[in-house]
Amino acid sequence: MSLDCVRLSGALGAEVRGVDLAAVDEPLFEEIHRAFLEHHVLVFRDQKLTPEQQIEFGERWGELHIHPIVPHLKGYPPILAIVNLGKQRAITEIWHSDVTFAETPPMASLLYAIDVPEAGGDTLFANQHAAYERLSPGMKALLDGLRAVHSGRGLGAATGKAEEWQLQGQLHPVVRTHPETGRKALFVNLAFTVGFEDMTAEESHPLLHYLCRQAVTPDVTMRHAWRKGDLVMWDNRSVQHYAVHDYGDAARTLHRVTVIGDAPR
Ligand SMILES: O=C(O)CCC(=O)C(=O)O
Repeated sequence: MSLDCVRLSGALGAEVRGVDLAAVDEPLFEEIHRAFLEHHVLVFRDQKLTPEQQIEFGERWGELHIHPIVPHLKGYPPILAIVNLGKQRAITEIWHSDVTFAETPPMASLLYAIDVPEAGGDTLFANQHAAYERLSPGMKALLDGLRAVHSGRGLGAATGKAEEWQLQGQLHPVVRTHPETGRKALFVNLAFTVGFEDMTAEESHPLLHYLCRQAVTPDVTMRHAWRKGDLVMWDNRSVQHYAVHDYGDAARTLHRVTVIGDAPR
C-alpha cells in the first residue's frame, strides 16, 4: 500500500489523505513514518481523536515528554493545551524547535486542533536541512564542531515560572545530523539559543542572528491554515515552527503531544 500524500510547498510538508489516526495498523504506521522522514511535516485532516487516542498515536513514535514549564491538560500529563493567552503573552509566536534547552529535545510534536479561529492563527514551518545545505562552504566549515547554548530561562520568565526553572543551559551542536536519515540540519533558534560555546555574547549575537534569519527565509517554509480536527505533526530535528498570533481574542485551542528524542549529534 502507498500513502496518498499531497505536497504542501516546495520546501517541506505533505497532507496525508484517507487516514484515520485512531486506527493505524503496523504497515500503515511504517508508511506514515517514511512519509514523516521525507516531508518533515505531515497534515491529517478531519480527525476525531479523544485525548487517549492522541496519546496512543504519539506513543507509537516513542516515549512522551512531560513539559517542565508549560502546564498540561487536566488529567492528561502528556498533553499540553495550547490556548489563546493574548498576543502579549503568546510564547509560541517566535521561530523555534520544541524544548531545545533539554538534554534530549523532542523528536516530534503532534498538534491537534480542538477549536480554531474563523481566520488566522496559522502555523509556519521551516526546513532546517534546506537552510543548512545552501550555506557557503566557508560558513559550513566555521560551524563544523561549534556548539550553541540553549536555555529555557526566557520561557520560564514569560510563563511566570522563572524561579522554579533551574536549567542553566544546554550545549548542542549548531549543525546536527538527523539520527534516522543522516542529513545535516541547522539547529539554532531565536527562542532558546542564547550564544555559542567559548564565545562572548558580543561575538555570538551577529552569527546567531545571521543563522536564525537564514533558517526561516520564505523559500524554506510552508504555512498551515488550521481547520478543526486537523492533526499536524512535525520533526523537531529538521524543522522550526512559528505560531502567528493575528486572531485577537478569538478562541484557539490545540492539544500537543510531544515525543522525546535523542541527544543531538
Ligand atoms: O499554536 C501553534 O500553532 C504552534 C504551537 C507551538 O509553537 C508549539 O507547540 O511549540
